[in-house]
Amino acid sequence: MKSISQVQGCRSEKDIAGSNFKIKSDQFGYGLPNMTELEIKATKCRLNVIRMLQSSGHGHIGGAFSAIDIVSALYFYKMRVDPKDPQMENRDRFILSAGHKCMAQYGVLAEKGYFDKSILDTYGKLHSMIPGHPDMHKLPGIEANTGALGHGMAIAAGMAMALKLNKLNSKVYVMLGDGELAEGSNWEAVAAASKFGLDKLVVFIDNNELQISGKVVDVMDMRPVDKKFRAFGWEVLNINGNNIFDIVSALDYSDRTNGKPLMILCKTTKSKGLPMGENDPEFHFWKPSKEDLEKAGRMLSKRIESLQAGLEEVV
Ligand SMILES: Cc1ncc(C[n+]2csc(CCOP(=O)(O)OP(=O)(O)O)c2C)c(N)n1
Ligand SMILES: [Mg+2]
Repeated sequence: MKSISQVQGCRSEKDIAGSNFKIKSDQFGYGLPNMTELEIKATKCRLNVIRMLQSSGHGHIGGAFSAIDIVSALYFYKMRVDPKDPQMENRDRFILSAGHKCMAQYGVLAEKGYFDKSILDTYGKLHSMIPGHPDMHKLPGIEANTGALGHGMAIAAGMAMALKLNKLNSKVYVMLGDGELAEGSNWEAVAAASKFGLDKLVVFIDNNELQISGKVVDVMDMRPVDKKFRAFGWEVLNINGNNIFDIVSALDYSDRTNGKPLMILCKTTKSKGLPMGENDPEFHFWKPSKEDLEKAGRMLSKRIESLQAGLEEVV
């Protein structure tokens, strides 16, 4: 199967995954300039993460930065959600199974208006609404408490099942880490989702090839992950999870209804957007110096400026 990146010759219309699927990006008004807008959003969300680190002095930046482009595109491009009504019955759901990546979701929720950005300055503090792992009882917009790896997939499959039984057409998106796949509980949920034809369930795997203690393949080699999901009866896409166009294309594709759950295997770079930490397992949990944080903040702000300048040129 071709990855979306491999067929990225045409930006307005293309086939992916061997189907006749045509990208709907233009239909949504997302031509090339709007991809830039989405990239600006993701970069602003990264800056929110830097602000959280300024408050706490430490955090799981590696996994947050590899996943944040996907989480940002979900909230700013795809999901039917309302920050003013986080419990809206027919909302789409997002479960961050790999809860340690929560700075990514907090950064996005703040940018989307779920909470005031001043709350970012409480990250890591006692009684904060945004603790080190997500808590649905503390922060509106969080659908499940996660952090103990291996639970989000089953929670999401259960939600998708309940929504189907209640005849709601909401989608359920879930994000797993690639190291997290070593948890056996995932595979029970993978089998059940297929058996019950949960085609409103979409799973992203943040395939950054690293986990807490080094390379995923050295700790527990679960390859070939795509073939395993297919063998369970799932549909699978391979994309670059740090490429907005790839992500948007896959999200468009996820609207098909063919009775199969969809897994999107996202090749990502751990700590993407923080050059000093990219692909470095030491940045799984970062305790930055003041200087390093300021440098990261300046670099991301510059990136936003240059993306905005590019937008103005096109307009
Ligand atoms: C059940 C369980 N076991 C161990 C941990 C400790 N832990 C936290 S993050 C992590 C690595 C997860 O790797 P991956 O899913 O690849 O996420 P990434 O490091 O790429 O963000 C581990 C083992 C945990 N949170 N839960
Ligand atoms: Mg990983």
